[in-house]
Amino acid sequence: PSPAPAARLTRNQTAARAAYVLAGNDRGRLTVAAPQLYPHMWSWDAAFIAIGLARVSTGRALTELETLLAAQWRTGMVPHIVFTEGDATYEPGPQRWACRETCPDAPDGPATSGLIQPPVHGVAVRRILDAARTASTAERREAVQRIRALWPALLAWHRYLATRRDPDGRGILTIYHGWESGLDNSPRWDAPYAAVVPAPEFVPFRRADLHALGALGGAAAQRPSDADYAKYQWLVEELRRAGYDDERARRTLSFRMGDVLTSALFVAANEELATVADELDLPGVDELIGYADRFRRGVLQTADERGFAADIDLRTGAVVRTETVAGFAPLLSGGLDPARRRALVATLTSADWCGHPGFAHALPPSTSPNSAAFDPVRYWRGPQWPPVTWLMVWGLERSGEQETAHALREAALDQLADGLFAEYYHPFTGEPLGARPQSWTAAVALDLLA
Ligand code: 2M8
Repeated sequence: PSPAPAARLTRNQTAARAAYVLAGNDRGRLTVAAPQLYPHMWSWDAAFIAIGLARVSTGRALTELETLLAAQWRTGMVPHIVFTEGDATYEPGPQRWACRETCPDAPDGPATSGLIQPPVHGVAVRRILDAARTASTAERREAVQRIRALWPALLAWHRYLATRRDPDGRGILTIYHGWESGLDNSPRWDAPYAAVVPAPEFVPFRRADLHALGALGGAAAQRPSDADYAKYQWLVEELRRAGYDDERARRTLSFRMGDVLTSALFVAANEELATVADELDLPGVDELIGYADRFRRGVLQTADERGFAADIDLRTGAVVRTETVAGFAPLLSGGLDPARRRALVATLTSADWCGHPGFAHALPPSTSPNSAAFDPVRYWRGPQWPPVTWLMVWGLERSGEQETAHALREAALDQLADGLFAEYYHPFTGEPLGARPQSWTAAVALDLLA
């Protein structure tokens, strides 16, 4: 049964409750992504959480990034999960990844996964520095000092991505797993996952996610399917067998995709960090700008006449076009000529996307409702995701599309006024779906309201 419609909160109440949710999910030096379903730190969640926390305390926001970067691998890779101790409910857990046992590059500190997630962290650093501008002198000084201390780790992260995840220099980042994209079961990955076939002797392990979500009702229909999950688990096994080594992974993995959305976010993060470097007189400005230029070209090369971008199957060379929100990547990377930018914004607001007449809130769905792959409740195959909305608002503002940005922001605030901070929302009914409260939803609410 659907939950009774929640009372709508005022904006002040929403902000207060969002801060309360983040405080409740705070475990001291990290904020868990969602207490029941994701009781650990996730990499891109941490970046969004830091963006939200910057509105409350730049110091606490920096702590989030410091915790994440303290788990950085010797290669510069920032892992997609940093495991908290004492919670064994999430699968695959540390034993399954066995990173330290398998790879000399894994860090000595807390256990981590062996994958990446989209590099939004540079955006968070920029937002923290901006927020510090209006803070007290002491808070600003401290923030600057801590950003300086983080700088080598941030540069090493970007260098890792630009070299090991784009060894041919084509300006598109390679991912080894749908989980690396953050958009796990998006239709973007349906075609390439056809080539991912678990070995006959592989026994898929427990679906801990269904158990955790069970308490909230309607779990199975809102999560990836069992068949998908067997592939996700098998890819972890393949990666472990490759020793979490980028060279070996490149030769042996059955999934190797050029991810256009992650690449566009990398462009934006490089640009943001370059401005931080410039402002604080830190090293690497030219290097960061160079990465931004290279990956912007890579993203734009995949765009069609509407400016809509596509992924690339690096194993076959095929361009993989899907009607998913990743197509709007050029609004994040920038660089489209004005005519195509206008066409892309028109697509975003059209009935195929935010402007669908049946939508409860005119916000970007993860997959177009007019696509055959659309499913309004299943995770990244249709629902609206608040952090993606945040990225679109931010990208539109950076692209000079203020009017559309404003409309999206207002629609987002309407959606978030349920005060539940769900992981994702049903586009037609506005119903909260997945985990709740989800930290990144509370975080982007705080930022959008500020
Ligand atoms: C989801 O992904 C994790 C695996 O990384 C999962 O389903 O167990 C995705 O929505 C991902 O983007 C997000 O970072 C993570 C935690 O919120 O959950």
